[in-house]
Amino acid sequence: MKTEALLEQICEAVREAGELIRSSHSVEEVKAKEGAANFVTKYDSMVQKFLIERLTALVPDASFIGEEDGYSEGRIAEGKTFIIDPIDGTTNFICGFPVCGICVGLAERGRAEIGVVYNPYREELFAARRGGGAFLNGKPIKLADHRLSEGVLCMDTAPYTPEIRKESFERLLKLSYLCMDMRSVGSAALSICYVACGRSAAYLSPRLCVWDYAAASVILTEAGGMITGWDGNELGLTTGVSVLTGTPKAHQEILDSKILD
Ligand code: 2AM
Ligand code: CA
Repeated sequence: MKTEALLEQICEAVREAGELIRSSHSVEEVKAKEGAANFVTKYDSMVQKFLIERLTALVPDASFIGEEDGYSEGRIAEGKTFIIDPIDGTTNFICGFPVCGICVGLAERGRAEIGVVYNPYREELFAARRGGGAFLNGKPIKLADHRLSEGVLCMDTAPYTPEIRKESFERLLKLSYLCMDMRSVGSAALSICYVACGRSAAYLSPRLCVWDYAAASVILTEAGGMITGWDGNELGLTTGVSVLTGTPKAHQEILDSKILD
């Protein structure tokens, strides 16, 4: 199948997966019955399973890496590898904040080639293929090269790694003086897409896994943005890495500030 047609089919599968999230029971109801952790696991697994079935039908020889059910230890194969985060923004999902992303990336020979990120609550679908441009709900997106002082800076604090929180906040405090204001979206993938469509000038996280950023990285670079580690080096689809994204100007300003060194 041609990449363009494959992207369309992936978008279709991801939209359908969004139905599963939208039809989830109310959080309060499920918390009372099953506990929040079970609630999340149930929906994460259900969405991932649905996507693996649909994507295997599209690309039968593809490997999978995903956040759930033992797929997190997978390696990026030489051939085609789907990289899935069924619900990016787990805490938002638990708390009923209507902001989370279903993420599907497709890597080939170790490089992300296709990316789809969908927020089912706002029905916003970000999609891109390398060399084919980036789109939000079918409309092309190209970022304006805003400086940091002309936009908001989105950030995450790696809540699962509390030992690095103090240091992260100290850096964020310094960065806060360089931008219009700070935001925390609660989904790394959507935060990266928000840079791509011009809602924010930059986004950073001290620690992300490959499924948090792989799909969104294609969307961002196709929209004209930058994504690297905090040291400015290329990321190379690895897990447990610091991530810095931004418009070219904002990204460079943050590196030049030396605040992340
Ligand atoms: P998740 O929702 O899939 O867990 C804000 O918390 C963002 O950072 C979310 O995208 C979240 O992914 C991700 N995240 C939080 N802590 C992380 C960690 N220690 N490692 C990797 N990703 C993390
Ligand atoms: Ca995630």
